[in-house]
Amino acid sequence: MELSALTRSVVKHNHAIIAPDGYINSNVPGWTNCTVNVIINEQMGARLAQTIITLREGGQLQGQTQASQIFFYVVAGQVQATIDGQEKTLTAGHFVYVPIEKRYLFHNPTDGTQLLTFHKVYEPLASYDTPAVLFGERDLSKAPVYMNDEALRIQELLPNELGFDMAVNIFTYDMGGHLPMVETHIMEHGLLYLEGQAIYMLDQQWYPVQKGDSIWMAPYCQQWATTMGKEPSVYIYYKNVNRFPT
Ligand code: UGY
Ligand code: MN
Repeated sequence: MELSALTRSVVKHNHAIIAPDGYINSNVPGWTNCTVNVIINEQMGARLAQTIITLREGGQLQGQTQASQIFFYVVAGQVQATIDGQEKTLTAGHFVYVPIEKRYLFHNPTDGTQLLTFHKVYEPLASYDTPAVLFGERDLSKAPVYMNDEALRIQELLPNELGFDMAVNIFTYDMGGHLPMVETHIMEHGLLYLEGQAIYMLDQQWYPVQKGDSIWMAPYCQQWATTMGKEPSVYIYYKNVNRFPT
Protein backbone atom coordinates (compact mmCIF):
# COMPACT_ATOMS: atom_id res chain seq x y z
CA MET A 1 0.00 0.00 0.00
CA GLU A 2 1.25 3.50 -0.84
CA LEU A 3 1.86 5.83 2.08
CA SER A 4 -0.73 8.62 1.88
CA ALA A 5 1.63 10.93 3.77
CA LEU A 6 4.06 11.07 0.81
CA THR A 7 3.86 12.95 -2.49
CA ARG A 8 6.20 14.02 -5.29
CA SER A 9 4.40 17.40 -5.42
CA VAL A 10 6.36 20.43 -4.20
CA VAL A 11 5.43 24.10 -4.11
CA LYS A 12 8.32 26.57 -3.76
CA HIS A 13 8.54 30.32 -4.24
CA ASN A 14 9.75 30.03 -7.86
CA HIS A 15 8.61 26.58 -9.03
CA ALA A 16 6.12 23.83 -8.33
CA ILE A 17 5.55 20.23 -9.32
CA ILE A 18 1.93 19.19 -9.05
CA ALA A 19 1.34 15.43 -9.31
CA PRO A 20 -2.26 14.20 -9.66
CA ASP A 21 -2.25 12.47 -6.26
CA GLY A 22 -2.86 15.77 -4.44
CA TYR A 23 -5.63 17.23 -6.60
CA ILE A 24 -8.55 18.91 -4.85
CA ASN A 25 -11.48 19.84 -7.11
CA SER A 26 -12.72 23.38 -7.81
CA ASN A 27 -16.11 24.60 -9.01
CA VAL A 28 -15.89 27.01 -11.94
CA PRO A 29 -19.07 28.90 -12.95
CA GLY A 30 -20.33 27.67 -16.34
CA TRP A 31 -18.22 24.50 -16.23
CA THR A 32 -20.65 21.71 -15.30
CA ASN A 33 -20.61 17.94 -14.92
CA CYS A 34 -16.85 17.90 -14.79
CA THR A 35 -13.92 17.84 -12.39
CA VAL A 36 -11.72 20.93 -12.48
CA ASN A 37 -8.25 21.03 -10.98
CA VAL A 38 -6.57 24.41 -10.87
CA ILE A 39 -2.90 23.54 -11.14
CA ILE A 40 -1.29 26.98 -11.42
CA ASN A 41 -2.63 30.46 -10.75
CA GLU A 42 -1.81 33.81 -9.20
CA GLN A 43 -2.26 32.48 -5.66
CA MET A 44 1.15 30.80 -6.01
CA GLY A 45 2.75 33.90 -7.51
CA ALA A 46 2.17 32.96 -11.16
CA ARG A 47 1.00 35.24 -13.94
CA LEU A 48 -0.72 32.46 -15.86
CA ALA A 49 -3.37 29.96 -14.90
CA GLN A 50 -3.33 26.27 -15.83
CA THR A 51 -6.21 23.87 -15.25
CA ILE A 52 -6.97 20.26 -16.00
CA ILE A 53 -10.61 19.40 -16.61
CA THR A 54 -12.14 15.92 -16.72
CA LEU A 55 -15.58 15.91 -18.35
CA ARG A 56 -18.26 13.37 -17.57
CA GLU A 57 -20.98 12.38 -20.03
CA GLY A 58 -23.25 15.42 -20.41
CA GLY A 59 -20.50 17.74 -19.16
CA GLN A 60 -19.96 21.14 -20.69
CA LEU A 61 -17.86 24.28 -20.46
CA GLN A 62 -19.72 27.42 -21.38
CA GLY A 63 -18.62 31.01 -21.04
CA GLN A 64 -17.01 34.06 -22.53
CA THR A 65 -13.36 34.97 -22.25
CA GLN A 66 -12.78 38.38 -20.70
CA ALA A 67 -9.36 39.90 -19.92
CA SER A 68 -7.71 36.48 -20.27
CA GLN A 69 -7.30 34.50 -23.47
CA ILE A 70 -7.63 30.72 -23.00
CA PHE A 71 -5.83 27.93 -24.83
CA PHE A 72 -7.69 24.57 -24.68
CA TYR A 73 -5.89 21.28 -25.52
CA VAL A 74 -7.55 17.86 -25.62
CA VAL A 75 -5.35 15.44 -23.66
CA ALA A 76 -7.73 12.48 -24.06
CA GLY A 77 -11.22 11.75 -25.38
CA GLN A 78 -13.49 13.74 -27.67
CA VAL A 79 -15.63 16.86 -27.34
CA GLN A 80 -17.53 19.26 -29.58
CA ALA A 81 -16.43 22.89 -29.54
CA THR A 82 -18.36 25.96 -30.66
CA ILE A 83 -16.11 29.00 -30.52
CA ASP A 84 -17.32 32.37 -31.75
CA GLY A 85 -19.73 30.59 -34.12
CA GLN A 86 -17.20 28.02 -35.45
CA GLU A 87 -18.02 24.36 -34.69
CA LYS A 88 -15.54 21.47 -34.61
CA THR A 89 -15.18 18.02 -33.09
CA LEU A 90 -11.93 17.87 -31.14
CA THR A 91 -10.11 14.66 -30.24
CA ALA A 92 -6.84 13.94 -28.40
CA GLY A 93 -4.08 16.22 -29.70
CA HIS A 94 -6.45 18.91 -30.99
CA PHE A 95 -6.45 22.42 -29.56
CA VAL A 96 -8.29 25.69 -29.87
CA TYR A 97 -7.00 29.14 -28.93
CA VAL A 98 -9.79 31.44 -27.71
CA PRO A 99 -8.84 35.13 -27.72
CA ILE A 100 -10.32 37.68 -25.33
CA GLU A 101 -14.03 38.54 -25.38
CA LYS A 102 -15.19 35.45 -27.30
CA ARG A 103 -17.97 33.04 -26.43
CA TYR A 104 -17.05 29.37 -26.10
CA LEU A 105 -18.95 26.13 -25.60
CA PHE A 106 -17.50 22.62 -25.19
CA HIS A 107 -20.16 19.96 -25.02
CA ASN A 108 -21.16 16.40 -25.87
CA PRO A 109 -17.92 14.86 -24.54
CA THR A 110 -17.11 11.20 -24.31
CA ASP A 111 -16.98 10.21 -20.64
CA GLY A 112 -13.56 10.98 -19.16
CA THR A 113 -12.49 13.52 -21.79
CA GLN A 114 -9.56 15.46 -20.40
CA LEU A 115 -8.75 19.05 -21.33
CA LEU A 116 -5.78 21.21 -20.41
CA THR A 117 -6.14 24.99 -20.32
CA PHE A 118 -3.64 27.84 -20.19
CA HIS A 119 -5.00 31.31 -19.35
CA LYS A 120 -3.15 34.61 -19.63
CA VAL A 121 -4.32 38.22 -19.32
CA TYR A 122 -3.86 39.56 -22.85
CA GLU A 123 -1.50 42.51 -23.29
CA PRO A 124 -2.44 44.34 -26.52
CA LEU A 125 0.32 45.83 -28.65
CA ALA A 126 -0.29 49.12 -30.49
CA SER A 127 -0.87 48.62 -34.25
CA TYR A 128 -1.20 44.84 -33.96
CA ASP A 129 -4.57 43.10 -34.12
CA THR A 130 -5.81 40.90 -31.31
CA PRO A 131 -5.34 37.30 -32.53
CA ALA A 132 -8.31 35.42 -33.96
CA VAL A 133 -9.72 32.04 -32.89
CA LEU A 134 -7.32 29.30 -33.97
CA PHE A 135 -7.88 25.54 -34.20
CA GLY A 136 -5.00 23.10 -34.73
CA GLU A 137 -3.44 19.81 -33.70
CA ARG A 138 -0.31 18.09 -32.46
CA ASP A 139 1.81 16.90 -35.39
CA LEU A 140 5.38 15.66 -34.97
CA SER A 141 6.03 16.28 -38.67
CA LYS A 142 5.61 20.00 -37.91
CA ALA A 143 8.16 19.86 -35.09
CA PRO A 144 11.62 20.98 -36.24
CA VAL A 145 14.78 19.78 -34.55
CA TYR A 146 15.72 22.02 -31.61
CA MET A 147 19.21 23.56 -31.47
CA ASN A 148 20.69 21.04 -33.94
CA ASP A 149 19.99 18.12 -31.60
CA GLU A 150 18.14 15.29 -33.43
CA ALA A 151 16.87 13.98 -30.07
CA LEU A 152 14.85 17.17 -29.45
CA ARG A 153 11.83 18.45 -31.39
CA ILE A 154 9.57 21.43 -30.69
CA GLN A 155 6.22 22.09 -32.36
CA GLU A 156 4.98 25.66 -31.94
CA LEU A 157 1.19 25.48 -31.77
CA LEU A 158 0.56 29.24 -31.99
CA PRO A 159 1.90 31.53 -34.72
CA ASN A 160 5.16 33.26 -33.93
CA GLU A 161 3.66 36.74 -34.49
CA LEU A 162 3.79 39.88 -32.34
CA GLY A 163 0.00 39.98 -31.92
CA PHE A 164 0.36 36.89 -29.70
CA ASP A 165 1.76 37.44 -26.20
CA MET A 166 1.80 33.73 -25.33
CA ALA A 167 3.35 30.67 -26.93
CA VAL A 168 2.29 27.07 -26.44
CA ASN A 169 4.73 24.42 -27.65
CA ILE A 170 5.02 20.63 -27.58
CA PHE A 171 8.53 19.48 -26.71
CA THR A 172 9.48 15.87 -27.57
CA TYR A 173 12.68 14.39 -26.10
CA ASP A 174 13.75 11.13 -27.73
CA MET A 175 15.86 8.62 -25.83
CA GLY A 176 18.99 10.40 -24.63
CA GLY A 177 17.46 13.83 -25.21
CA HIS A 178 18.20 16.60 -22.74
CA LEU A 179 18.12 20.40 -22.75
CA PRO A 180 21.41 21.56 -24.24
CA MET A 181 22.01 24.05 -21.41
CA VAL A 182 20.62 25.24 -18.12
CA GLU A 183 18.06 27.87 -19.13
CA THR A 184 17.95 31.12 -17.16
CA HIS A 185 15.26 33.41 -18.59
CA ILE A 186 12.64 36.06 -17.97
CA MET A 187 9.77 34.01 -19.40
CA GLU A 188 7.49 31.96 -17.18
CA HIS A 189 6.31 28.41 -17.91
CA GLY A 190 3.32 26.22 -17.13
CA LEU A 191 3.73 22.65 -18.33
CA LEU A 192 2.00 19.27 -18.48
CA TYR A 193 3.82 15.98 -19.18
CA LEU A 194 1.87 14.12 -21.90
CA GLU A 195 4.15 11.07 -22.19
CA GLY A 196 7.10 9.33 -20.57
CA GLN A 197 9.36 10.08 -17.66
CA ALA A 198 12.13 12.60 -17.03
CA ILE A 199 14.38 14.23 -14.50
CA TYR A 200 13.77 17.97 -14.19
CA MET A 201 16.20 20.37 -12.55
CA LEU A 202 14.48 23.46 -11.15
CA ASP A 203 16.39 26.10 -9.19
CA GLN A 204 19.25 23.60 -8.69
CA GLN A 205 16.94 20.90 -7.24
CA TRP A 206 16.33 17.58 -9.01
CA TYR A 207 12.93 15.96 -9.48
CA PRO A 208 11.73 12.73 -11.14
CA VAL A 209 8.58 13.49 -13.16
CA GLN A 210 6.23 11.57 -15.44
CA LYS A 211 3.12 11.67 -17.62
CA GLY A 212 0.33 13.53 -15.81
CA ASP A 213 2.64 15.78 -13.77
CA SER A 214 2.49 19.55 -14.12
CA ILE A 215 5.27 22.06 -13.49
CA TRP A 216 5.29 25.79 -12.84
CA MET A 217 8.53 27.72 -13.46
CA ALA A 218 8.59 31.38 -12.43
CA PRO A 219 10.72 33.86 -14.40
CA TYR A 220 14.43 33.17 -13.78
CA CYS A 221 13.80 29.75 -12.26
CA GLN A 222 16.75 27.85 -13.68
CA GLN A 223 15.68 24.78 -15.64
CA TRP A 224 17.17 21.71 -17.27
CA ALA A 225 15.63 18.33 -18.14
CA THR A 226 16.59 14.93 -19.46
CA THR A 227 14.37 12.09 -20.56
CA MET A 228 14.39 8.90 -18.46
CA GLY A 229 13.08 5.39 -19.02
CA LYS A 230 12.46 3.47 -22.24
CA GLU A 231 10.25 5.83 -24.24
CA PRO A 232 10.43 9.47 -25.36
CA SER A 233 9.17 12.09 -22.94
CA VAL A 234 6.80 14.76 -24.21
CA TYR A 235 5.42 17.88 -22.59
CA ILE A 236 3.20 20.76 -23.65
CA TYR A 237 4.18 24.11 -22.22
CA TYR A 238 3.16 27.76 -21.99
CA LYS A 239 5.52 30.70 -22.26
CA ASN A 240 4.86 34.46 -22.22
CA VAL A 241 6.47 36.14 -25.24
CA ASN A 242 6.70 39.23 -27.46
CA ARG A 243 6.29 42.10 -24.99
CA PHE A 244 8.58 44.85 -23.68
CA PRO A 245 10.59 43.93 -20.56
CA THR A 246 9.08 46.77 -18.51
O1 UGY B 1 11.17 27.53 -24.65
C1 UGY B 1 11.73 27.28 -23.59
O2 UGY B 1 12.07 28.17 -22.80
C2 UGY B 1 11.95 25.81 -23.24
N1 UGY B 1 13.12 25.32 -23.93
N2 UGY B 1 12.05 25.60 -21.83
C3 UGY B 1 11.80 24.40 -21.26
O3 UGY B 1 11.49 23.44 -21.97
N3 UGY B 1 11.90 24.31 -19.93
MN1 MN C 1 12.43 27.58 -20.73
